[in-house]
Amino acid sequence: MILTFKKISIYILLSLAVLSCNHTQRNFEPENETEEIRINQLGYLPHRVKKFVVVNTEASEFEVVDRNGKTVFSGDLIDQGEWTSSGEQVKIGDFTSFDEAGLDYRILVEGTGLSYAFDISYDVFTEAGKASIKSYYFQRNSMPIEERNGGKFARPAGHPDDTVYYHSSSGRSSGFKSSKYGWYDAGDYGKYVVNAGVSAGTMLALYERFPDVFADGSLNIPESGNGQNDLLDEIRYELDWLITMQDNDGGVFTKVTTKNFVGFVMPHETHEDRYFIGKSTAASLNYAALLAMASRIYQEIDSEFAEDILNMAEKAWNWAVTHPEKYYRNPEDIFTGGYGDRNVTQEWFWAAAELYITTGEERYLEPISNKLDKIQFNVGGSWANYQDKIGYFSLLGKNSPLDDTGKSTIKTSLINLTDSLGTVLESTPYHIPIDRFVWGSNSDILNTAVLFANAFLETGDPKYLNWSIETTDYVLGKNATGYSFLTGFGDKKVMHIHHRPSGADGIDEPVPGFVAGGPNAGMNDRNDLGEGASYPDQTHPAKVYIDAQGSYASNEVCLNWNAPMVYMFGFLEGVKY
Ligand code: 9MR
Repeated sequence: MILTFKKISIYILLSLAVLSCNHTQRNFEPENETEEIRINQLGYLPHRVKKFVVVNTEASEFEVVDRNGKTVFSGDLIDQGEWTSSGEQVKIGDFTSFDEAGLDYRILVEGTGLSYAFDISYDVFTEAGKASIKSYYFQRNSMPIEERNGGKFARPAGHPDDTVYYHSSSGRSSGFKSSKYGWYDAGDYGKYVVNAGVSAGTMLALYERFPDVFADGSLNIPESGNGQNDLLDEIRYELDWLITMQDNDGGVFTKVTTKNFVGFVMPHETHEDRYFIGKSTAASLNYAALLAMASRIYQEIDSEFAEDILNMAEKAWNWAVTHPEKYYRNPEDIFTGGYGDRNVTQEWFWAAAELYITTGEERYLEPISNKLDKIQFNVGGSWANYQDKIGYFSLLGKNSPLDDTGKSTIKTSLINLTDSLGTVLESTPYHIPIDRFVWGSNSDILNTAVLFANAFLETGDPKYLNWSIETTDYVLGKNATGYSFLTGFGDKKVMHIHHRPSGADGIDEPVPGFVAGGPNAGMNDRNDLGEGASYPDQTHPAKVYIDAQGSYASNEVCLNWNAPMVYMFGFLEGVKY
């Protein structure tokens, strides 16, 4: 009896020794955690594609282990060869068929190490989705961010904007008026119509498809509890500013800014004069498009407002018709963002599409009818060339009066585009649909995810859903820098975004919910990074990124870079089950 007991004890001890020998890397010590495994650091959804990248490894297999170190899934690593854009040997692991919801799983690759811990759950994106919209709330000017809504990021009101002067480029030689409300554009405190248009438009497109996501009370903004969808409440704050941007003749001022960018101070600490600057065709068309779209969406909530903004949209359209080539350039005494755009084809399309849908008037169909088969995607065009995509999505939507032939023409065009982006994705080692990295590259990536999402909504074909998720994974950690680019979320977090309040508020962490611009091979800010700072990798485009406050060209945040992130979180919420 005693002997048998001894034997059993020895056997147990030996087995434990063998186990610990085989699985030294299961030991969840920080030294076994590796940055060479690139996962979506927010986690993965059950019943959805689940892939990751591992670089520079000899291994040909991987395991998914649970928090006790037990293997719950194993699979082969698929060799993708070298990615010249990152200079890495890339392998992909796929554990899509593992669907057990749970917390703190890790990927184990023998010889490489363990990934960060991740969850598989229906809620992995829920908080991040809310934060990605809440970031717009944090950008509000003309009102304080109260502690009950903003927590430790509460701050006094910045920029009342009740006295904004007419700059000579506005067409008036003197005077001022109010231009209250709205969101700061980015890391700077300007308010720019063209970028407001594409950002709010992208989010209204999400609402029109999925009116139940981000319901009242979900965001804890001041309007939460008023019985209206919180996303619509947040966008209304921007619309209330935008309506101040129209001149009496219908033309729309391009922006409200100071003459120069101010330093890294809190919004309430800057008191420089702000100006209405230059009317332009692009601003007027963006305004027309967004307000026409908003008019039908806000109709049920506030019909008077809806009617007013439709009139404003029509006036702006008419002004653009009579001023088709008023391209914006910064006047010589203005040094804030240019957002110059000499090709307004996309703006015409978007404005005509939204006016057609909201009014049903055939005269707006004419300028778009021969472009229904021409949906395109250009890298680097996230504010200048993305607006027409919103128009195409709206024309396919439930409120569109477009006939079936027109809708199927758009659908075919969308499928052709997304199939070609999908071909690039399948042949790019990191499984992303573009392989060029310019200013705001993360928004290029996210905007292609939005295209895939819409192809899925049109066809129900899961390959588009998978592509949209693999593309979104990139921004949340499955990328060559290893960062999760969404502030406040992930394991390797971006900490030093080029965002004045985040830099000046004395709080270590940045304001949460912002997407950093991402790798930018152009390094346009290489001389402004600050004392001793330089890009750690200047030769591999997918790695040309620095988490430094001075880096406005790779680490700024911007309304139009967050909008497709919001769209993807909302979409994934909407198709969750
Ligand atoms: O997003 C814009 C990018 O495409 C341009 O290359 C860059 C330089 O003109 O400007 C970016 O927009 C900035 C804007 O002009 C001012 N606010 C911050 C924006 C993000 O960097």
